[in-house]
Amino acid sequence: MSNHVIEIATQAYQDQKPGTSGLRKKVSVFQQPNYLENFIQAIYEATDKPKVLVLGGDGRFFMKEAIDRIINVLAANQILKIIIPMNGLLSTPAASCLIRSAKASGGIILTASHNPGGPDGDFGIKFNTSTGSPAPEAITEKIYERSKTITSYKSLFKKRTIDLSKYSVHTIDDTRIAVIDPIANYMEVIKDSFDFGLLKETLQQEQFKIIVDCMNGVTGPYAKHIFLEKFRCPTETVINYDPLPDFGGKHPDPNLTIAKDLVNQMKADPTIQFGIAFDGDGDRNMVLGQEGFFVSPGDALAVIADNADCIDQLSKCKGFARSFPTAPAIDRVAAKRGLVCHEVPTGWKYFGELLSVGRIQLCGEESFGLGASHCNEKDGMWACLAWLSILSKKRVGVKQLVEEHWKVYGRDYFNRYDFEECDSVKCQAMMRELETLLTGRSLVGRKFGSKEQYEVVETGNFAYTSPTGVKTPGQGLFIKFTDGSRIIVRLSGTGSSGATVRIYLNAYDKDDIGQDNETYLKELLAICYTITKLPQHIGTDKPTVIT
Ligand code: G16
Repeated sequence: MSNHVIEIATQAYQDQKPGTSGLRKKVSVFQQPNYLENFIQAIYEATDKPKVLVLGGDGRFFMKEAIDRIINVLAANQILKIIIPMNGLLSTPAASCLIRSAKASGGIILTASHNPGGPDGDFGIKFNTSTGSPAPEAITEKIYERSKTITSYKSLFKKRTIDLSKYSVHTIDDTRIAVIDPIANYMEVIKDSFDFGLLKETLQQEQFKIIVDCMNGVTGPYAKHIFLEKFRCPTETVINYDPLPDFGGKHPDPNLTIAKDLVNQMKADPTIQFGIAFDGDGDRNMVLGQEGFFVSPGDALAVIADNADCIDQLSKCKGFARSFPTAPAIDRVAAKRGLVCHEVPTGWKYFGELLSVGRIQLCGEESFGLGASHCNEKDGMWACLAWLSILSKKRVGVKQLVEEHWKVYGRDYFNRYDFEECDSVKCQAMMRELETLLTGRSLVGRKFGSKEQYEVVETGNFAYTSPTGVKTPGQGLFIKFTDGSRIIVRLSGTGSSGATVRIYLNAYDKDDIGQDNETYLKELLAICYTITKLPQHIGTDKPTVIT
């Protein structure tokens, strides 16, 4: 063993189980002695001692300190190379691109996504494999198992701090550390995805005004490069572009509740044609049209699929996918084109597998994530450029495009109701009771609603089999009705305290496409409460967030 390396004795933690996407906890949990180092050592050992790793994050509180400490552990383990973006800032999709371009063994992404930041907020670690995709459950389970029994980790005797403020190469014994430009790499990857000449031409037209809200997350530098430097848009095009450790005190979560400033700005200025907001690590996006017209994520996916011909990268599309709770609008587009649309559990890792083997080229989910085959992550900036490509080529507005889509395919009314920070024990009890009810067949054939219009056709718990035959049961309790409406209930796997219940409702209407979403779904919500007894279990029928 090198003179510089020491073995530090440590106590294993029993709570390092990754959730839907990585390990997410309060910052104070990560600040416990050796908590971070234990998990990194567990990743290193459980993933067969990777040789080259990408390391970066969304700029949230604790990231810089974490990068220094992770470098010490990885260098002490004599990893060959660590690739770090300048200032450590790396969006999750750019990380996926970088892992693939650098042929790295994987990547450690320091983010808790859309969760709040700052000293009282959340921190997180995502691990992506050499395909650029979030690690599948088989790997995260191995990491978790290792973390529970770890007794020591390796560290440098003399801790090193690397200057991340400029492009440079450093060495610590046998480890090379390259500080690189992540934006250049990302741009290289997407350079053929879109007609950038046409985009520039459109965006330079005075009447084509757009707003890009980075919510003080990691997308700011990418957005400034693309919209201000490359397309020469006016400076006010990109807002909240400085990545801040506490995201300016807000949740970096692009939805109608939290990104309401953007909605209000668009309502106040009807000359703005298109608005988009990204989350902390740049993988999620919310799209708005003139006067704040909201595009539901299921519709966004279906509209892009239907207009795939306007996007160079999608010219040879073989298949699509959506997560189980996502409204099935894209299924109808797939059917029309004679393509398959896969239905996968919540968690980008399931899309990652399908993208890796080339079965799909476009996919997305209700939680404002949309991605394509250029990388193995959802990508907010890609979605933004995809929308702008369609608007440029078709010369229509967002609202018109979506409404035309509904006229052809009908409309999926969709809402997700979140009940955050609930009592975990009560939620588990509710889920157990509901599972017993729904995996039995007692509800099938029963009619609900004022006119008994909702007849139950199927109930159960969604199970998935991956292309490699791996079975994943228990991915969402569901009630399906004869008219295509659905109620889905699951517990979130990304919260950092208590439990979050998610209820997903969707109803399909071929002709009546102009209703208010919430009004249309009101009766289905009441039926959901009757069947799940959620208000009795958790003590409220008022969701904390509706998206
Ligand atoms: C992650 C996953 C997504 C999932 C989301 C919410 O995204 O990659 O697939 O939809 O969490 O998961 P849950 O409903 O379990 O909270 P992100 O952007 O948070 O990394």
